[in-house]
Amino acid sequence: MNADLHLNAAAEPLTGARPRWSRADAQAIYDLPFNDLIFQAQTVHRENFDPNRVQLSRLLSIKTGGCPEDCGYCSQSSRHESGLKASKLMEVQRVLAEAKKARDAGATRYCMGAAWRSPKERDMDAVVAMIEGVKDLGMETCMTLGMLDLGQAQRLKEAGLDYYNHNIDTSERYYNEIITTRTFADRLDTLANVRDSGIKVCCGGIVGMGEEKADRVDMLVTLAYLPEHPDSVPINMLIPIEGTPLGDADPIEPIEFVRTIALARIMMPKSHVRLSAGRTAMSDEMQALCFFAGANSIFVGDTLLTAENPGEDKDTALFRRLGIQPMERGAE
Ligand code: SAM
Ligand code: DTB
Ligand code: SF4
Repeated sequence: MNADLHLNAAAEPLTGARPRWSRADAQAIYDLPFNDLIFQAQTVHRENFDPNRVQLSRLLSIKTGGCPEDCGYCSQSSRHESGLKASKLMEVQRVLAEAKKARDAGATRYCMGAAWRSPKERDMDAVVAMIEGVKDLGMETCMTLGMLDLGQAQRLKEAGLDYYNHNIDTSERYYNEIITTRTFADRLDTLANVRDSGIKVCCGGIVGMGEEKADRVDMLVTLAYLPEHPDSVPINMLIPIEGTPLGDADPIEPIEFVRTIALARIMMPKSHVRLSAGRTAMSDEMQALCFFAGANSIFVGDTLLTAENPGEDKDTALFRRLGIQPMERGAE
């Protein structure tokens, strides 16, 4: 494979034994005959993971709506008329009560999301208390709070934060069509701050926003060329939200979605590829194909942040039919 790649700031020459892919290599893999692509993805998957285990994470929106950013897909932007009611930051005790319920129902990782451009200084004490409290419950912690500077990332790390989710969302080329209030480079800066503070990175994007195939490939190439592969790579299928600019976007063709998962698995062999938003619109068969293509992580529960998710009963039934077991903590 050709090791040359000059894409953007994230594509600095790297040391280490990670496989290197040119954009053309990645595109060629994406375009393989479907059976060859899936065979390759499943082979890489089996070399790195137990193919019958899927990691489960639970999400809670700790601060919903009223966000100043203009992300074209999002129900929580105050610039769109999605009809979502904004609320203030949840009280720490309420968050911990919800986390305890999730733990008692079997969750081992708790992800907390806030509709912020970035956390304000006045909110940091509460956020730190949430991390400490969830850790005390014996769960891993993940947060997604928008942009972070290095000092903020270090403070979250000291509180015990295990993972931080911050997505690049799409390719650098298509990015400005979707978001104008923060740049692609801003996103890479936050990812660098998270990484430098020692928190594990969770970073992925959305497909089905009207992008081209080349954008999906470029997004994954950017992720694969970060100085370290993200620990988790969430691949979201757009949930079209009425009142947002992408509310009537055409759905992505399912096979294209599965190809995106397969390429993520092949290019980032040791990352948890998370089949994230959009599962309520997928058939069981499509989800099974995504697991076969190397997805090995999902969000569980009836709601994501504001939108629907299949819920525990459906997922339990699907896992039973597929012979899939939850991944145990530490067995990753
Ligand atoms: N406000 C923070 C931020 O954007 O950095 C954190 C929360 S934000 C909702 C987390 C991610 O969810 C977004 O980056 C996007 O990838 C995904 N997301 C949001 N709305 C979505 C939708 N309607 N469909 C699919 N994914 C979505
Ligand atoms: C991610 O990539 N997907 C999750 C998580 N990170 C925070 C969020 C999906 C949000 C879907 C739309 C909603 O619930 O509002
Ligand atoms: Fe705000 Fe995050 Fe939604 Fe963008 S994705 S509008 S930053 S909550």
